[in-house]
Amino acid sequence: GTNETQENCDAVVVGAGFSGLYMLHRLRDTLGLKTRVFDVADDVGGTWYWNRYPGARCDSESYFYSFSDRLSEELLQEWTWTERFAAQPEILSYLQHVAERFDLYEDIRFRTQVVAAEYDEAAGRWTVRTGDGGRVTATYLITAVGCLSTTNLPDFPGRDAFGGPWYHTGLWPHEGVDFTGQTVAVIGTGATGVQAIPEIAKQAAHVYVLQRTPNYDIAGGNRPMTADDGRAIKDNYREIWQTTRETGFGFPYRTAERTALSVSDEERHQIYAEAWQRGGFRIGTTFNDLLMDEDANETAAEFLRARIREQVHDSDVAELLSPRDHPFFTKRPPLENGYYETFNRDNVTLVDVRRAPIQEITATGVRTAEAEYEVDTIVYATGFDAMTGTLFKLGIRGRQGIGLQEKWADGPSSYLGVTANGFPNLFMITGPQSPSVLTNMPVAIEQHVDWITDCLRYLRDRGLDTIEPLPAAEQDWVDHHNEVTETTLLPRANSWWVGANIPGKPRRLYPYVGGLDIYRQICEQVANRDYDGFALGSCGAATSG
Ligand code: NA7
Repeated sequence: GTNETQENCDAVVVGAGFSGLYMLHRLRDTLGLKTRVFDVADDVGGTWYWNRYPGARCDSESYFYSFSDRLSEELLQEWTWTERFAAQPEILSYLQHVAERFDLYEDIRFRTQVVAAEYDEAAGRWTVRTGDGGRVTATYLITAVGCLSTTNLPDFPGRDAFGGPWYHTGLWPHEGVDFTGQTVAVIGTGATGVQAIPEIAKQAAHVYVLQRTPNYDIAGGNRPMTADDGRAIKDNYREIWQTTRETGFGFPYRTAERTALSVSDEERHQIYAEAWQRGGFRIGTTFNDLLMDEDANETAAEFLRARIREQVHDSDVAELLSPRDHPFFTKRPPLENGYYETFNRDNVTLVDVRRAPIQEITATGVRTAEAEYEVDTIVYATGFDAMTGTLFKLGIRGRQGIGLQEKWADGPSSYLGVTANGFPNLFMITGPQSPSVLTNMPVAIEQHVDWITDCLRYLRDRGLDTIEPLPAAEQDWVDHHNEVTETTLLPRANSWWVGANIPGKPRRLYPYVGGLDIYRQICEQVANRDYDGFALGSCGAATSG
């Protein structure tokens, strides 16, 4: 039987990670809206609920990968991060703490999948259906589904006939996996593989690392936080957050105002070496033309290749680990903590599946065009159908029953990456064509949530309850997005940023590369001009507020 529950709300939020939690807090506690949140998981956390593979940690420093002073200054002072880059369990317990502290659990329905969300034009309301037969109507529909929440499992022949256990990193078993004594194949060397491989290699008898494209892995420099670190951070939190809002990537450090070729070779090397020593993405902010100019970029690329040669003893392996096919930062550079050194171990073999692609998974292992690798376990670190994969699974249909997936068959078309024509009262937190994955995510999330909150308050204060972007405004945003994209080197690489990892996915830059600072100003301007580019109206559909 079905669970024909019916509920009428002001807002439905899909997802209970960073964005869903903060959105619920704003809608319910700031605006007083009756809000229902759904999540398929059985707890909060989103990305940090699912990604429990060994070595999983955030590549943004812990002290600014969190909610800012906009949520709570007290929480910032009370919460202490134990490592410079927080591991998954710590981020998950942080989000659980936030959910408890702000009484968010009571409005979240877990283990519940949204299977359809349809806009009823006459009523001016969304009807949301869940996998258990539930039905909820709401004035506003807000997706908070994350950008990397639908896993990509390559459809290798024989995949399901493999006789041993296999795992995707993004759907890792909660009880963990014991690799002791096992021979393991890890497919994929993106940010995830680079974190997992050193940990698996410490346990397993042997690891085959199946690499298709080497990346420019940046030294992570993770270490425990000291009491001094903690004090310096807590004393300066206001300024730290202020800076994250003024920078293009949402980090508390600014991109230097100089081009890479404007300084001598010696000085440039020193600048890179210093940034590399400090660890993390800082190296991407050393010069302001690394993403724009191929020659500038090559200086950073070659600096990083030299670090690989320094760390990896076997020069053939070092060369195989060195990217030559794409400029630095045109694919997301992983942070590494012991990844390159792992290739000096006797129990690790790097396999080039670019030269000899994977042809088949057999009952006992992986067969490439060159050889067969017998393994006990396969780990797929093969990434995600990013940014649109999960949105499409929600079955969103707007005016005239047109599906979001239909509308976006040739690639996303949005206004500000957060709304789309034909879909009134739909807001997509960190949607495609918004800065999202090219930034420190919580800062981008807060900007979206706060902007949506201000927008709904504006509507309510004027007795309005519908908002939809005009086609011309949407077209202008898409044109601007494409123009900015073309000024960068990003279209040159086969990255998940351009959808190249998913067969048949339209090749477009999915995140907006104009910078979170610029984007924030544009959004503020739109709001200050009475939601310029939007049609506002009233259906009398609001149930409260
Ligand atoms: P990524 O960055 O998409 O990496 C996936 C890896 O899997 C990458 O090395 C791929 O090689 C490889 N891959 C994917 N499909 C195949 C096939 N069919 N054969 C061989 N190798 C394959 O995902 P991650 O989970 O590491 O990281 C995602 C984001 O999470 C990361 O960027 C951060 O923002 C956090 P390719 O490079 O496509 O040649």
